[in-house]
Amino acid sequence: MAKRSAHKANKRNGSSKEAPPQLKRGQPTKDKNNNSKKDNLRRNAPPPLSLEEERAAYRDMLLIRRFEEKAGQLYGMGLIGGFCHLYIGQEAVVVGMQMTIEEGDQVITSYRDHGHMLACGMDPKGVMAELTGRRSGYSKGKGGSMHMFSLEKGFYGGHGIVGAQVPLGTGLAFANRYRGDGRVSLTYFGDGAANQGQVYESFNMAKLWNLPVVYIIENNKYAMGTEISRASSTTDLSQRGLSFGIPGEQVDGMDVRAVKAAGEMAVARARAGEGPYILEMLTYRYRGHSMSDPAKYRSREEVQKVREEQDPIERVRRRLIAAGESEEVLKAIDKEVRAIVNEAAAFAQSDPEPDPSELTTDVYAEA
Ligand SMILES: Cc1ncc(C[n+]2csc(CCOP(=O)(O)OP(=O)(O)O)c2C)c(N)n1
Ligand SMILES: [Mg+2]
Repeated sequence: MAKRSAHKANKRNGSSKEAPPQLKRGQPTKDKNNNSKKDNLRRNAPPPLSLEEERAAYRDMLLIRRFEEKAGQLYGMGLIGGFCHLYIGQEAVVVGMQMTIEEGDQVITSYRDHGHMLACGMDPKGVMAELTGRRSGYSKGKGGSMHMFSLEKGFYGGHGIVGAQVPLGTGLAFANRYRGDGRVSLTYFGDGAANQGQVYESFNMAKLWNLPVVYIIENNKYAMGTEISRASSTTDLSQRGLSFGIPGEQVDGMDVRAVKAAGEMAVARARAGEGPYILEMLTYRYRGHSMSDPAKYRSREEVQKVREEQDPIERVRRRLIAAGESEEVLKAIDKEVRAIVNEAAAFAQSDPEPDPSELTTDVYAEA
C-alpha cells in the first residue's frame, strides 16, 4: 500500500484514554533487577492519527493478524510444510512504518515476513499459495514462507539467514544514492540479528556514505528461545550505531502512532541525504519462534499480560471507539478482512502444485 497522506490531527482522537507516561527521554528507569538504567524511549504521547488513518491502520493490522492465524491453522492441518514464522503481536511495526514511505521505496526483512508482504500490498492469495507450495504462489510454490519477493511492490524478501538482509538493504540504499532517485530502504531485522558482525560492517558503510536507509530493529525480546538479556551485552539496541555515528531511538512498537511518528522523522532524514537512522521497535511476538516451537522458555502469564495490556490492534480499536466510531463500521472491517483471508486460504488449497517440469527452472541461470 502506498503512503497515506497525513491528515490534520483529529481532535476526537486526541481524547485517548491512555495516559501518557511521565518519564522523559533519557531519564533513569529501573531494569528488571531494579537497577537504575537509562533508556532512549521517547515517552511523551505520540501525535494522534486522524480517524481515517486509525481506521486504515486497524484494517491493515487485522488483515495481518487474521492471515497469520489462518496460516497457523493450515500449518496445523499439515497443508504448509517447512518453516513458518508468524508475526502475530508485531503488526504495529510494519503497518506504522509503511504509512511513512512512498511508492518506489524498498522493504527488506527476515524470514518473519508475511506481515511485511501484506503491508507492502502483495496479494494475500499469492502469499498463502506460496505457503502451501502451489504454482500461483509468489515463488511458484518453490520458495515457501521465507522466500518471496515482489519488485512491483518494493518487497525484496524474505531472508532465512539471520542478518543477511542487512547488507542487502544497505546495498539497496547504496543503489538509491548512486542513482540519485530519492528512494529510501527500510531494512528490518531482529534483536538476535543485531549481534551479527555483518550488521556492523553495513552500519559503517551506511554512515560513511550517508546512505538513505532506516534500520528497523524489531526487538521482540527473544531470538528463538533466548531472552535478549541472556545473549546481548547491551540491550538498548537503538544505541548500537553510535560508534559509527548513526543516531537511534527506542520506539513503542506496540503503538502504531509512535511507530509512524518516529518513522516519518527517520525516513525524512534519510530522504534528505542526512544518512541512516536506527529505530529500535519494542515489540513482542505472541507465538513461538516458528510453528515448531512449544515456547517453554517463557510463561503463559508473560504472554497473556502483553496481550491484555499492549495489544496493538486492541489499542487502536479502543481509540476508535473513544473517538465515536460505530461498532458496525468495525464489524464491517472484520468481515471484509475475514473474507479476504478465507478466499486466500481456499485458493491456496485448490491451486495446483507446480508442474514437475518447474523443478529446475529459476534454479540455474542460463550461461
Ligand atoms: C546465520 C544464522 N544463524 C543462526 C540461524 C538460526 N536462527 C534462525 S532465527 C534465529 C533467531 C533470530 O532472532 P531475531 O533476530 O531476534 O529475530 P526473530 O526471530 O525474533 O524475529 C536463529 C538463531 C540462522 N537462520 N542463520
Ligand atoms: Mg527477536
